[in-house]
Amino acid sequence: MMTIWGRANSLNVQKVLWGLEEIGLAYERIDAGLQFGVNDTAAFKAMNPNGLVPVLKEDDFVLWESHAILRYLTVRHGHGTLLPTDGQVAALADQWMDWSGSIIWAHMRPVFQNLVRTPADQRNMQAVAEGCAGLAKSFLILDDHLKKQPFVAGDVFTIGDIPLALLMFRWVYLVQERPDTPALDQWFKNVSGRAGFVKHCAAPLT
Ligand SMILES: N[C@@H](CCC(=O)N[C@@H](CS)C(=O)NCC(=O)O)C(=O)O
Repeated sequence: MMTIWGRANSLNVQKVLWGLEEIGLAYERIDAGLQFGVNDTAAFKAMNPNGLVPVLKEDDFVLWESHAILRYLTVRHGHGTLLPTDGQVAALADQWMDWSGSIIWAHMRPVFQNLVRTPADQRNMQAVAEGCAGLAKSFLILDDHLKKQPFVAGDVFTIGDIPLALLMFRWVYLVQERPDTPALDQWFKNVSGRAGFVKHCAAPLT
């Protein structure tokens, strides 16, 4: 039996829920984080000493870090879905997934934290402006890349598309002034129509 701990509005939890939907795996989800607490308990920290969600438990096996969980699900249960057996395609999926965490999230974090989680009179709008500039520059890199192929790792949808689609959703939702990104827009229209995105990732940001 597979259990996921994490609140449904978390970016990193949504990555995992979308992946589970793509593979068609049964699981139970336990709310944890922010208003739900749980992640500050000793029992939770015995699973993840960082006190962060998501956490996956399958029988006696415990795993944290959303990208590691996505890789695990696809390698163990995906049978070639989401992470092709071709090592080079899989490596490209990994490359874009990790780029989403290192580059895009670094720019998105101050934008999200200020505009979604901070009262209007306490927002650091300078940090928001810098984040928006970084997002525009970085998403243009992805737009250029997607002019050559339909998905981030090539011809098929992979785990590399999942975190980037979630971050694109936040960019469109939070930032009105964005550069023209026709290839990125077409890709987002395509991937955001998938059942896992519609079910787990399309709710207003909270
Ligand atoms: N790199 C980690 C980051 C995990 C993380 O920062 N989780 C956030 C939610 S997106 C969290 O647990 N925040 C504390 C909380 O929700 O109480 C991952 O990808 O899983």
